[in-house]
Amino acid sequence: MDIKTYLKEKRELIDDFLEKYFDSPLKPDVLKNSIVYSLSAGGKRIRPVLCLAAYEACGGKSDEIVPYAAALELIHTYSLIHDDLPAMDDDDLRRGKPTNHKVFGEGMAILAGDALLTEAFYLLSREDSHGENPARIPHSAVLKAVYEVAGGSGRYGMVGGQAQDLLSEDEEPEAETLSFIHRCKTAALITASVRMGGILACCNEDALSGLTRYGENIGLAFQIIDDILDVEGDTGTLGKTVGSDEKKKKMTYPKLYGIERSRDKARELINGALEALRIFGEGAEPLRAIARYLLERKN
Ligand code: GRG
Repeated sequence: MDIKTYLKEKRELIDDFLEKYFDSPLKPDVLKNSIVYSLSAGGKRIRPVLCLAAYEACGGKSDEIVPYAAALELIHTYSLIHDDLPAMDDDDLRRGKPTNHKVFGEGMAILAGDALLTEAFYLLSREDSHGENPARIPHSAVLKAVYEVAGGSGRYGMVGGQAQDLLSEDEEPEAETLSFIHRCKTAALITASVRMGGILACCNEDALSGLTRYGENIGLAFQIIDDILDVEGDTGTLGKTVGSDEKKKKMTYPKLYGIERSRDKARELINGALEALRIFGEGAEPLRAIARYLLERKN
């Protein structure tokens, strides 16, 4: 299959939804502008796309769950805005543009992040006037999806990993801590995104456990590749400043294992992800292609 076309089509589904969703007026204007500035800056939308692909692997039609998948991008974008703040990574460039706080100031950037995080749960739990959600997904599945996303993004997931990441700056790299940081900071939300697709499709336990292993493997591989790109990548292509991990004395895979062993580790994890999908048929082809594509990504 042509994975680039698939990724583009699904990314456009998410982009169109987000553009319309945030189109209505909001007071004060500057809050809306700050939110839309970061959301529309052109991310890969990989977390929503993974959710859609997992839903398809379980027999669903991806356009049924676009609002749920888009909620993942709201959480991801909030985390990038907060991560770039002076109190955290103090970055000037994100998605090829000046970071949110550089344009709107720190206070508004914090609030835009807060609003995005909250809006994600507003969107996930939204019902129409008949008490139905957009795709008529059973309420029990929606509740499980909310639980999943909260778990992946909160203190057991992304926030926990970010806290350890902050604490570990300037520390000597050490395998267990590094693995904790990467699994929580990056892999937890990616795993939750994949699992959410299965949960919304009401998949069985075997399928959910395959999706979980797939998510954990590609999630960790994603971060290892991110670490490698920070050493070998190009600022123009990445849309963020390369070499920032070294500058901030971050704990990374290349620092602990070197580039070649890090690349081997990423390959092993992608093989593990493909193995986890063994019980799925043709419908999981996009998930397989995404896993392979992650190894080659340049941004
Ligand atoms: C502030 C709670 C809190 C968490 C921040 C996401 C994050 C955690 C930090 C950003 C820095 C970083 C390298 C995080 C690891 C996850 C990652 C690789 C983020 C970049 O995600 P992409 O590549 O970005 O999907 P785009 O721009 O394509 O959406």
